[in-house]
Amino acid sequence: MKTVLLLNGPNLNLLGTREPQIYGSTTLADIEKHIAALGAQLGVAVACYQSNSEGELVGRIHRAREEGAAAAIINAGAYTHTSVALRDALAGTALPFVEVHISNVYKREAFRHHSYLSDIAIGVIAGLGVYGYEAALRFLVETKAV
Ligand code: CA2
Repeated sequence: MKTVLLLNGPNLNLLGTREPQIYGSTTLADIEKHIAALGAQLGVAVACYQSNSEGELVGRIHRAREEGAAAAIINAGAYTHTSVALRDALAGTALPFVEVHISNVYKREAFRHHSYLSDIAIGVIAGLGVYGYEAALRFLVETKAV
């Protein structure tokens, strides 16, 4: 069975506890449970990982490639806008991925409009709330990207 990595970056562990007007009231645990169950229904395994540390996220991307993960769904949080290291890890491993943002970053501050990841992603989803994770998984499976 193919594996899809669901990778969440800094502060996304706070989902459902603060700023519900921006990020909704679903917790990260709820999202991971839902995406893993959906994966089982669609015939793929989902490996979930969240870290607040840039180095740990880089390490998890390297490991995903070593483990033979087929693709990733990545919400890199604020590192989206700052991290050349995450970009290099994704480019260096050639792990295919969909970039997801819960909020519509283009409706927000200008510094959120640039992503170091978008031009090497298969595609980008922003502003669909937590449904964006489900949309990304369905896209990967239904278009046979995995
Ligand atoms: O919209 C998204 O998914 C973001 O990736 C979320 C990041 C933000 O820096 C990006 O610009 C857009 C922030 C994640 C912080 O998550 C929180 C959740 C609940 C309470 C506080 C922070």
